Amino acid sequence: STGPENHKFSLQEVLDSFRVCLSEDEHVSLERYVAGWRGLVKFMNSLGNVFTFISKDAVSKIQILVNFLNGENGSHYVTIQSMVKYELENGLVDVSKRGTHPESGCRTLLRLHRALRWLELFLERLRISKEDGKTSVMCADAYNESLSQHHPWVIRKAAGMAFCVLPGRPTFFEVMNVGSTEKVVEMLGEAVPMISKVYKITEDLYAQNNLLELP
Ligand code: 1PX
Repeated sequence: STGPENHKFSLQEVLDSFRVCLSEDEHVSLERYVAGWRGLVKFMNSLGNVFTFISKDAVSKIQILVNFLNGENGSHYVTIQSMVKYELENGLVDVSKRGTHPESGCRTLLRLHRALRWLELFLERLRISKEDGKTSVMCADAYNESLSQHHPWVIRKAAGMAFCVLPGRPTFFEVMNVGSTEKVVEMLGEAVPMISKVYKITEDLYAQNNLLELP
């Protein structure tokens, strides 16, 4: 049967969310961005329990954004661009220090946005890796080059420990459920530039609005 209960999870569909979240005029659909993150969390959870401390934080951030999307002001949260405009115009963002809006959409999305850069770097390393490539090293290198700069020592330490128990490249590719190694590499070759594009558009938007250091 092909019922949803038997639907095998494929990383391709997840990464597709980051392609379809872009409209022609380069607006980023928040709903689809969040759907992409949901799928990534599902993927991460299938790698084992040690990663739940990482996924828990991602899940709570996804939930904050979903609540905005489904809330009474949901119409302002259709795209990342409209969210930024709405929250800034209405003073809903703590811009320099934590205050009355500790969980704004803007600061919450910024955390996922920074993690998306890690994902981009990691997937690119996976794509070009050789058969004996170490996922733990690829993951740590990508992390050190991106997300780690925003994390305190204790989180960096814990993340480093999680990387050490990452499954090897063959298991990783298998869990992705995309097919042969060639297929995975091909899929990544299409997905990484899309992720990179979404990242760049968000980064530019945040830079223009001085939001890159939100507390
Ligand atoms: C084929 C590859 C697919 C892999 C999919 C894995 C998705 C990774 C999802 C990572 C999401 C991490 C979100 C982190 C957001 C964050 O930076 N939060 C911190 C700051 O938040 P705050 O509200 O306090 O300002 C927060 O302190 C984070 C705590 C959790 C630890 C974060 C460690 C990040 C490591 C990222 C690498 C994940 C490696 C998973 C291996 C698959």
